[in-house]
Amino acid sequence: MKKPVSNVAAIHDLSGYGRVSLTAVIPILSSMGIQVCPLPTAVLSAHTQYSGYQLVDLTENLQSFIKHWKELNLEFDCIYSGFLASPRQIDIVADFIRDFRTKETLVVVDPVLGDNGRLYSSLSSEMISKMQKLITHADIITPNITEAAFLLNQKVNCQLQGKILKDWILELSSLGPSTVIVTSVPDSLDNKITSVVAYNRNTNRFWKVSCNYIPANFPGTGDSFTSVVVGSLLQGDSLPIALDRAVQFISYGVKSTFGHTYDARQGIILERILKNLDSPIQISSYELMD
Ligand code: PXL
Repeated sequence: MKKPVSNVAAIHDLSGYGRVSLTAVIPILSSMGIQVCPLPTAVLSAHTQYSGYQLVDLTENLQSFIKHWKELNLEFDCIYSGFLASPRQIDIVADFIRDFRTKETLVVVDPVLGDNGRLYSSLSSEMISKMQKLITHADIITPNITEAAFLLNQKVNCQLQGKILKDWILELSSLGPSTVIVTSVPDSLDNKITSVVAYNRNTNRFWKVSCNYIPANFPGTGDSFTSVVVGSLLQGDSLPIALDRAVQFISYGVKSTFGHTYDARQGIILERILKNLDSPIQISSYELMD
């Protein structure tokens, strides 16, 4: 019998303040009619961009949680990992994918490592080499340009574009994932534009979706972006439409939040825009790249 809703095993941290990880993943996927089953990697008082944050690392608990899920014979349409708290957690997630994956499972790894050229403060450089292994098991990865550089042992190049960007993406895909989606790509001609560039190996096509750049840095937009892509694909959309929906959602969220006098560390005000996920996209703006 067909399941009433799709479900996702969501392997991310729970940060009590600042809309990142599970506090973005759960509302977005729930609003899109998808059941979220969280496997929390860590509990934090607030995300790591708030100085003095308190972090409880759940590495020791993950195994017993997973054991219980196996006893319950749980099955998932999608396995979606994000912020992982320790190098050992990456091995645990790789085992989880091996044990729970079926032919139909969509495996999405958001290689949360850093942004704006820097590694997140709670992470060690060992996380990079471990993450390089984890992405080999994924169907889809969604690095920003900083993370793409880390994954390829390249220098972070915030001006990354054109042929070099395509080469990086092809190299990432050759490591395993059939779809690579790179976010925060600058435009070569117009610094007011930022893009998402994606490649699918099965169709050998590159897609690009652009939007206006707003000079604000809201943590968690990567988590929200990937969550909309996951929800959209599970709803049956094509890759370029999923990218379009995610870019439009984030772009509207950034614009509607930017107008408020507001501490940007709290992230985009999701509560005001979640309803947008119900409406069909207005004008599709994806481009097929040559
Ligand atoms: O994806 C961003 C993110 C997730 N989780 C934690 C973070 C951040 C970004 O700062 O600190 C704990």
